[in-house]
Amino acid sequence: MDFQHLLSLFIFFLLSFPNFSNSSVLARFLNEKNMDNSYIRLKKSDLWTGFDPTRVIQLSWQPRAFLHKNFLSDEECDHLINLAKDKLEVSMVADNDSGKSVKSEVRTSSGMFLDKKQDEVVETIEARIAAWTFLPHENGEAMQILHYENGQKYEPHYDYFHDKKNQKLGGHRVATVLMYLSDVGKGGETVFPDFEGIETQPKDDTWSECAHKGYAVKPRKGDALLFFSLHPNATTDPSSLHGSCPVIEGEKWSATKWIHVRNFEKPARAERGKCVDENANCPQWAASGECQKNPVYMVGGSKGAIGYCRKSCNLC
Ligand SMILES: O=C(O)CCC(=O)C(=O)O
Repeated sequence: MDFQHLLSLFIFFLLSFPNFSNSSVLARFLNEKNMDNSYIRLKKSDLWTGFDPTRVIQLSWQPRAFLHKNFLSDEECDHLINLAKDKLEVSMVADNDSGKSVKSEVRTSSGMFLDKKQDEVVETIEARIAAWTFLPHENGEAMQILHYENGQKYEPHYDYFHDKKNQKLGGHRVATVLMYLSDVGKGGETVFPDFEGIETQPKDDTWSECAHKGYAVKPRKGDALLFFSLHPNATTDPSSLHGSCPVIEGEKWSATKWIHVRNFEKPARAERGKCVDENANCPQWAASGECQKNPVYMVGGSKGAIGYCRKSCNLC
């Protein structure tokens, strides 16, 4: 029997049994065919970012918060830690009035920022975050890697800003993705003191005292927490107040991706010949020897890349 006969027979079958066209068999056939054109094809290709909606648990609508189990592989977690571990500095917070980064007892971890698309692994994770959040890559800040040792914490705070300075580039932070890069013996939970479902979360003594004060998420290597700091109507959401409980046993590694309402790409670099500093911290960094210790960033690279602190490094 040739193909045309087979096709006629199939159409005859559909017309004779109209219910079949609504049946789950046909729906499944069509769905699978559709998926083959998008989801499955992407999965097979090198571009597949690994976002899996079936691993997402919705935690709350106030704030909008979701947990993605196994968002990162063990290898990805270890890779991010390795990129950061020699470059950690005391974490800072944004001053509510001036918007400047300052040291504070509120936040006692250490951390560092990776570059966006720093390498293939970072780029793949950033693409996965964009796919999960439906927010474009360019609205994201560079990923921040955080390390908490025994007793270190981040007191409850908002990720949206209270000052205007920090909103100049990209506007408010709309969403945060917190990725846990390690398990923690005890403590280190991310806690939401004003979460709508606090009382619906039973807690035994595996949770720290701090975690009992709110809805809490235990750090598990590879899991990722997504929550929104703005309501769908773009006003700030106070129920997004959150913090990191002190680590009681072990250590905690996490990676944070803050995502803004608009493009967060820095404006084009200063013109090649101009003798300028392009970061407000340049004088301080230069004074502490960064021109010699970190010449690629401060002064420029051998391939013609221009540095960010040429004025403070006395290059001109
Ligand atoms: O590490 C955590 O659990 C919280 C981190 C955090 O609040 C932040 O980076 O904004």
